Amino acid sequence: MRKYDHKRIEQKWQKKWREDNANKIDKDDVSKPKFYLLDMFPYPSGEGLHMGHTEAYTANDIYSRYKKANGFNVLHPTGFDAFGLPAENYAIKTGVHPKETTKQNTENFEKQLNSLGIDYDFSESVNTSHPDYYKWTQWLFARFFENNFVYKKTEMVNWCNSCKTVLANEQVENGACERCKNEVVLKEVPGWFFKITDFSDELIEGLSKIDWPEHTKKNQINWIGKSEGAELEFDVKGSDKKIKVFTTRPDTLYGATYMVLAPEHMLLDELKAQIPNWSEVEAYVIAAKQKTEMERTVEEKEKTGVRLEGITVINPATKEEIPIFIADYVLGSYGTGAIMAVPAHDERDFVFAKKYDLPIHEVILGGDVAKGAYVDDGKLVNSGEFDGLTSIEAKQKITEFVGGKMTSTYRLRDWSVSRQRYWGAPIPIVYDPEGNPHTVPDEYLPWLLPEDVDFIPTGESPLAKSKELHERTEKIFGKGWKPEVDTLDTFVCSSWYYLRYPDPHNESEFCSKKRLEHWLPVDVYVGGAEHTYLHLLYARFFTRALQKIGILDFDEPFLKLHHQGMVLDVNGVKMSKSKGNVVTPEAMVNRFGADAVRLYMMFAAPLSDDVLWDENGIVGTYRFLEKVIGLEKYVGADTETVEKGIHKLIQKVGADIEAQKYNTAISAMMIFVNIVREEKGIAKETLSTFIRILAPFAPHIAEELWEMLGHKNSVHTAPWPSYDISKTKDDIVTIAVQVNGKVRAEINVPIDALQEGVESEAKEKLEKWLDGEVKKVVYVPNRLINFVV
Ligand code: ANZ
Repeated sequence: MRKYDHKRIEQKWQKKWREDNANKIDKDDVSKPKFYLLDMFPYPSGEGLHMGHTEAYTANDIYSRYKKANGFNVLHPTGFDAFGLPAENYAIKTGVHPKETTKQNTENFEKQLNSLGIDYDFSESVNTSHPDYYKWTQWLFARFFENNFVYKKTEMVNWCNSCKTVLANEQVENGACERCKNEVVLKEVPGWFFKITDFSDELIEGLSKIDWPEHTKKNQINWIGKSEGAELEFDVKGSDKKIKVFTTRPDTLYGATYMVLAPEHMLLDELKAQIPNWSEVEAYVIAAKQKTEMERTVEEKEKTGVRLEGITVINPATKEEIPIFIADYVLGSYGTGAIMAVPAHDERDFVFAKKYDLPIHEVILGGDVAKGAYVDDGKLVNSGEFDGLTSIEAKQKITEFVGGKMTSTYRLRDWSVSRQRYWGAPIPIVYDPEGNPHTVPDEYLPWLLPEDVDFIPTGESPLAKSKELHERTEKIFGKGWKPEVDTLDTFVCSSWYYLRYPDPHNESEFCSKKRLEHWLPVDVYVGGAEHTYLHLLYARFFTRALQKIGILDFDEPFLKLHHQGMVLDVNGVKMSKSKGNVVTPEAMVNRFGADAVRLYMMFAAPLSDDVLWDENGIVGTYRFLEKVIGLEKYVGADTETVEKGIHKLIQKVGADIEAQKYNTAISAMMIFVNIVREEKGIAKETLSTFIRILAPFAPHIAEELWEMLGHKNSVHTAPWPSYDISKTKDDIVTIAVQVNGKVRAEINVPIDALQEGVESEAKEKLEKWLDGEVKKVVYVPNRLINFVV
C-alpha cells in the first residue's frame, strides 16, 4: 500500500493550483448561472486562524467546489476586517504601527488559509484598512450624510474607560464592553449616528422573506423591540405645559394614580422654579446619571424616587389631580421618558406605590390588587363609560376619548459610529470656522488616516494631535477649518464589504453597476451567531438605506444564512488562551494534513452544532484517507453491490451538501469505502467517480488520486457525476411494523412489495400484540404497516 504522505501531496497541489490560477473566476462570465457564497471575513489577529474560522470556511469551500462542479460560476471570496482595537492596543504596548502588524497578520492568515486548501483568490480580496477600500467607506458615508441618514448629536453614550472610546448599544454586553469586558459607564460625548431607527419596521418585516435561522430572526426582532401602545397627554395643573407618556396599556388609564418622569426628562429644568424641594430632586438626578440603564432597570432593585413638590398633573380620563415623581426606573431614552403609573396593574408601579403610600385603583378585573398587581388583560371596572369592555376593546377607545394617538415605540436606538480611537477609517467630515460640518468632497477621497500620531489613548481622539491632518484641512478648505478627529466604528466598514468583492479593484466606483446587478444579493452566507445584533443588523440597514438613496436595487443583502457551531475542547469547554486549551488549525494541519482536518471538522457534527475537538476523531478521518489510497489495489470490475453503492452515494452526497449536512455525506463515503473493501472489487471508472465526490471535502488527496488514475485535467474542473435513479433503490427494504401507531417490530420485504404478502409476514411477527380484532390496516409501501385494533 502506498504511504499517505499528506505533506508532500498538499504542498504539491497547492503550488500547482497557485501556478495555474486555479481559484480565479471570470466575474463577467454570464454563460453560467451565478452563485455568491459568502464567508464572514476574519479580523486578522496576531493569534492567526482559529478553529471557528476553519469550520465555517471549510464548509463553504466544500459548497463552493460542489456548486462549481454543478455548472455554477461561484464567487467565494475572502478579505480582512482589518481596522480595530487589538492592532491599536498592540501598538500602544510595543510602538509598532498598526499598519505593520496588520500587514504581517494578514500575510499569516493568507498562508494559513492557503494551507487549508480553501479556494480563495487572494488577488481579489479586500482589506478594510487599505485606502483603496476605505475611500469607498467614506464615499458611502458622504451619501448617507447627503440623504440625512447620518447626523451629529451630543448625548449620553456608552463609554468604555479601558478602551477609552464610545460604544454602540450593541457592543455592550451585560453592562460590560464586549471587547475588554470592563464596565461601561455613561458619558456625554458628541458623535455621529446612523439613523437605523428610521428602518425599525422594515427591518422586522424584511425578515419574513429571507431564509435565516428562526432564532436569529427572533433575536433581531427582540433587539428592535417594537412595542405597540399609545401616547397620551397629561396637563400640568395651573400651567399650559403638557407631559406626554407612552403606555402599552391605555386601557388602564382610569387607574393611573401618579406620574413618573425619567431623571433626564427635559421638562425638569423648565419646572425647576415651581419645585420647592429642587435641591433634593437635583441630587437624585445627579446620582441617577452615574448609573447605567442596566443597573437602573434590574427587577430586583429597590425602587427609589423623589416627589416633585408643588406640581401635579391631571389624569385626562378621571380629571383627578395626581402627583409627579422622578424615579430612575423610568428611562429617558425609551418612549417619551415619562409614564403614567398604574399600581394596580403594573408590578414596578405597585412596589413603588406601596413604598410611597400612593393610591392603588383597580380598573381591570381578574386579580386581587390588595396583594399585588394584576398585569393581564381583563374586563374594565371603575372606568366610567368603558366599564365592561375588554382590555383589547378599550385600548383604542380610551386613547381616542382623551385625544391621544396609537403608536409604537422601539428599543432600538440610532447607531453611534464615532470612535475616539486611531485605527479606523477617518470620518470624512470637516468643520467650517462657524463649526458647521461638511463632507470632504469626493475628489479628496480617500481622506487619509494621518500617520503622525501618538497612540496612547487619553480619551481624546489620537487624530486630534495630528499636525498633518490639521494642515491638510486648512490647506484645502481655508483658514479656520477643522477636521473631524474621530474614526468610524469598524462595523461600518464591514456593513458593505460584500458589495466590493464583485469588483475589488475598481477605482472609480465602489462596484460597477453591471457587476452589482449580476452578483448581488448574496445567495448563501455562513458565519457565527454572535453577530446577530451587530454585523447582521447593520448590514441589513446599510442595504436598505442604500436602496432608498438609489445606489442599490435590492433590500436584503443575504438571502440565506447559516451559523456554524463553536469548536470546543474535548471536554466541551470553549477554547481560550486563558484556559490553555486552544488547538490551532496550523498545528493540526502540520500533523495530520489539511484534508484530514477538514474532514474531521465536517464529520464531527452537523455544521450548526458545536464540535468537540477530539484527537482520536481526527486519527479516524486520517485512517479513512489511508483506506481511500488503498482502494487502488481493488481496481478491476464492479460487483453489483459496489455499482449500486456508487449511484446511491452520488445521490446522497449531493443532497446532503445542498442541505449543509456535511457530516452525513462523509459518513456515507466511509460506508462506501468499507463496501469496496469487503467486496474487493471496483471498476476504475467507479473509483474515479468516487474521487470526484470526495474532491470538495478533501481537495488535495482527491487531486493526487485523480492524477494517478490517469486524468489529465484537475479533478476540480470535472463535472459532478450523475446517477441512475433505478440503481439507487435497494431490492430489499426494512419497514416498520406498528400496532396503533407504535413500532413493535421491523421486517425486511422486497421493494414495492404488495400489501397482502407484507401483511401476513407482519402478522407472524406480531403474535402477542394482536389479540384483538384488527379494525384497519394502513400500508405505506417501503415505509411501514400499521394495524389499528
Ligand atoms: C401604563 C401601564 C399600565 C403600563 C400597566 C404597563 C402596565 P414595553 O412593553 O417594554 O414597551 N414605560 C414606558 N416608558 C418607559 C420608560 N421610559 N422607562 C420605563 N418604563 C417605561 O413597556 C411599556 C410600558 O413600560 C409602558 O406601559 C409604561 O408602563 C412603561 F398596567 O404604562 B405602562
